[in-house]
Amino acid sequence: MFNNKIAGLKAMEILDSRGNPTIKVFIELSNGTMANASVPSGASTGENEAIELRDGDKNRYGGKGVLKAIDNVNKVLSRVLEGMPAHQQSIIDRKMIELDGTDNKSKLGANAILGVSMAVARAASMSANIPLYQYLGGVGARRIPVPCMNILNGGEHADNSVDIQEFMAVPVGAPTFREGLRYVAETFHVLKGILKSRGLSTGVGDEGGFAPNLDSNEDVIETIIQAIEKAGYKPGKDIAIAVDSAASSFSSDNKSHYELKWSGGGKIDSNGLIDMSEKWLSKYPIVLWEDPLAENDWEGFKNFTARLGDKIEVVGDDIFVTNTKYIARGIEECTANSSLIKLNQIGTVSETIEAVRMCRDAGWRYFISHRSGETTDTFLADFAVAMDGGHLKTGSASRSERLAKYNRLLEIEQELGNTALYYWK
Ligand code: 2PG
Ligand code: MG
Repeated sequence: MFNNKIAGLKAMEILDSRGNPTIKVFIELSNGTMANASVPSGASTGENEAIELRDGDKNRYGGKGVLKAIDNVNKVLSRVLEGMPAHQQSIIDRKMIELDGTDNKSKLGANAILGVSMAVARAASMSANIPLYQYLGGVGARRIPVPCMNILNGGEHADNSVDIQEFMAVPVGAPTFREGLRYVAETFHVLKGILKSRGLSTGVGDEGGFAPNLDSNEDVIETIIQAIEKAGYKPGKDIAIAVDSAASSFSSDNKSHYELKWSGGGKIDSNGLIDMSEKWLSKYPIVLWEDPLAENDWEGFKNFTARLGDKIEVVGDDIFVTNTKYIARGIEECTANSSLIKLNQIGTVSETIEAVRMCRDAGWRYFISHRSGETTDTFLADFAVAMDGGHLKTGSASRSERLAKYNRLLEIEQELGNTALYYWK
């Protein structure tokens, strides 16, 4: 019936946006369809993420080469998957999981497995002549996500004095994605002018946001609000703010003790951080807070959600790692009200879809995300529309690996014409 059997799979080593090796997988189907997919890589990774297989050979890329994972695609996965119809995504993914046999994909490598999984999805959509977002999301997939643009970077994504990893501008009041992207891109440019006028650095961090040395985390928010206003927008009404603390990266015990590096920061515990967040919420138009506490601080997360969860979206990233095992616990214990969703944290397209389904069933939100190490692959843009989560984060208005996704979303919106939807919540 379908002439779309996997005829060939081949992987190669390419470099990601930080200049580290990653995998690109090429696939050919029996009907001649050719497709490929490239895998991203994180820096502030959760300890329970699926494992990126790296060679460990210090003579190549400081041990970060991915030749073993490539071998696993070329010699192991290709042999097992050849002949399988490409639209059987979940069966193909299951087969790879079984073949790997570990809990965290450490044998074959989540990078090898995800590269194949994404390439299979793309090839299947191409051979059916259906855009990837509709292939994965159905004909009802027509909501373009609100772009949560990371305009100021800190933490492990920048070498500056800012503890919090990401400050995002969220165009909640824009009428369309195209306009929303314009709102936040303009704000990004105005922010550059403000930083320059204060004699601060306008160099960018890993995700393309500015990475200046500001006096405090609060100073960052004040400066962003100033930029929003100067760009001609109303904070909270047109553009709101989202934060990813990535708090594991400034926790001294990866649990309930934290150390802030800005002057006036110092040691603080979970309750202190929650008090600080509450104070910020009373002053600033924050709509979403990701990883406000460290990945093992389940108790702190729960308290945060109990106190602030009715006001904002509380997103778990490192704590849930897109894994239904941890998301289920989070739902059970009211740890958050949303999960971050990253394909390479779990390692297959169909398991990522399962994580989304679990969130939906629980009445949670889910926030689709890139990684800090990316390629120009635009899979994520289509995936976000397909999953219908209403928002995504894919970096700033600089660095082409970030813009590639935003530009793909512009194309999808254009393709959908006036049937495209755009709204916050
Ligand atoms: C995060 C991500 C993406 P990384 O913490 O949410 O922004 O960073 O890919 O380094 O884990
Ligand atoms: Mg995060």
